[in-house]
Amino acid sequence: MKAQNTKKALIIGAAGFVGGFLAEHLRDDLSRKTFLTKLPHEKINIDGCQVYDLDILKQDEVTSLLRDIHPDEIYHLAAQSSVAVSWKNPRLTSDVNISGCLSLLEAVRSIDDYSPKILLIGSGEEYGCLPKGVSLVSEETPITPANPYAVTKAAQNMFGRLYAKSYGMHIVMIRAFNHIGKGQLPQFAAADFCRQTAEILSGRRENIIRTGNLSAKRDFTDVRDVVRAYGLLAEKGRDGETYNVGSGKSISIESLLCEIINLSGAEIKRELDPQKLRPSDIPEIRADITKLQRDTGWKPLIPLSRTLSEMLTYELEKIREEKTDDSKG
Ligand code: A2R
Repeated sequence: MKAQNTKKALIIGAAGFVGGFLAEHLRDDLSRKTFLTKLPHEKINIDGCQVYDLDILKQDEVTSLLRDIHPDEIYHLAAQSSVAVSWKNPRLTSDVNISGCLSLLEAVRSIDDYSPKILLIGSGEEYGCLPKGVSLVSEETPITPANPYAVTKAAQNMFGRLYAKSYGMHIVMIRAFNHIGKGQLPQFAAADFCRQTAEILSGRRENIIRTGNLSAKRDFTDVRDVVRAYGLLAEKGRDGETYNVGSGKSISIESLLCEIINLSGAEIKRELDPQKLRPSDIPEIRADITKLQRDTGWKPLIPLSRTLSEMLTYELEKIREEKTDDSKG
């Protein structure tokens, strides 16, 4: 039984990769009464959470939902989050990521005597091209976004800061570095490698993993640690401030791949697939998480090896289920 003064949390864009993990964390660990939104065509089913359809671009609908629920905390996850899609469709990316964020901020502003905590989820991609020799980035490091997605997230961050300073709104901006876990789409390297490895182990493909640039070094964190940081930042993050969320360490994509191949126990070769190369790959980036740790006490708890092992098992199970479905006809 929940106490009368239980906080209400709303996750906008909850049907994506992070949304389910965040919903479970808010519901179970923080005892929040949790409300979720999804697009009409999406599916989401998390016990104990009420689900609504919402297109973030429809400000009137955002306003009326906020009036109905009156959440104390709003986690804004809704986004066009693919860098590749952002090159192909920068206008859609800009609409969803910038205008969508403005729909939310303006909807909140339009409601009298309403001042929820708002978390705007941005990305480590905002930092973009770093000066030679720089790989560790703090929130003070100048940003040079290097793709349309990163530009839109930088704009969201600036609007968040502006609205917090100008209107006294309780907005915290986050720059999340690479987060990984079960159910991630294969457009991300770790999920892609786990999927390919699972296909090899299931006899669905030859013993070769196709890769992009393996030398790039990135900062990986388990998505469950990431959503724990979001919960802490909703409670303790300072208004108008930006927080990096990452492990603070970088590892090469090559090491990530080796770890997955080792976990598989199989002899697997790799082959460069030019289609997986990105035009402006940044050699190394990792998050300075001093500010996050100082203000919240957060630290990552789940080792990368455990995350990768669970991701591989998840992909193997998915293939097993696909086979069962196929055999049922
Ligand atoms: O594009 P879809 O069909 O996958 O739907 C995404 C949804 N979304 C929207 N929601 C409401 N109104 C819209 N106009 C709209 N357009 C897209 O937001 C998807 O279900 C969700 C975002 O989830 P993901 O793309 O899986 O992102 P993820 O990995 O959960 O990252 C959460 C946040 C995003 O803001 C990222 O840019 C950031 O963390 O790194």
